[in-house]
Amino acid sequence: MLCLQIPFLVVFLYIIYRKGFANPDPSDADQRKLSRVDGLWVTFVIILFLGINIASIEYMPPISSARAVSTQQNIRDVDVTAESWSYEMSAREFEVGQAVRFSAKSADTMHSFAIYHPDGRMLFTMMLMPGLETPASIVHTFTEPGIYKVRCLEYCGAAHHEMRDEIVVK
Ligand SMILES: [Cu+2]
Repeated sequence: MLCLQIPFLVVFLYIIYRKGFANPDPSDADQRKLSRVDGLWVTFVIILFLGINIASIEYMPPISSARAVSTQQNIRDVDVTAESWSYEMSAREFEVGQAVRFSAKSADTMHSFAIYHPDGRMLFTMMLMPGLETPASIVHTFTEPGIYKVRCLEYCGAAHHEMRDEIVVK
């Protein structure tokens, strides 16, 4: 995703470079000076953009999942099947500190499996496409006890808003 930004960056830098030679009429502003200020500004934005993205990479669910798989000794497996408009889960009670691998699939149409922290923050969501052989999976380690809400975030029909569940972390 970061690399996809590169063509836009090249175009911006070219525009800034070209401004240094543009005919300023009717303004008498120093175009080269403006071009330098623009260059500094774009450099600042690039550093900020890269810094925030790189610093947040390990919080991305696929990355934190991969890390958990490589570092955790025992991961508890939970199978989830989404079907209009409910979830079938092989477990609904978990323990703080225990890594849990949610492997989810859909039995009929497009659904998702999102878990919300008791304070309302969404921890992760997985899109569940019907007909896939491999379930979508994510490893999550709960750090606080409480009742966590489960929601479907893909519109899946008339009772989509009723498609919710709960899990308990002790
Ligand atoms: Cu839905």
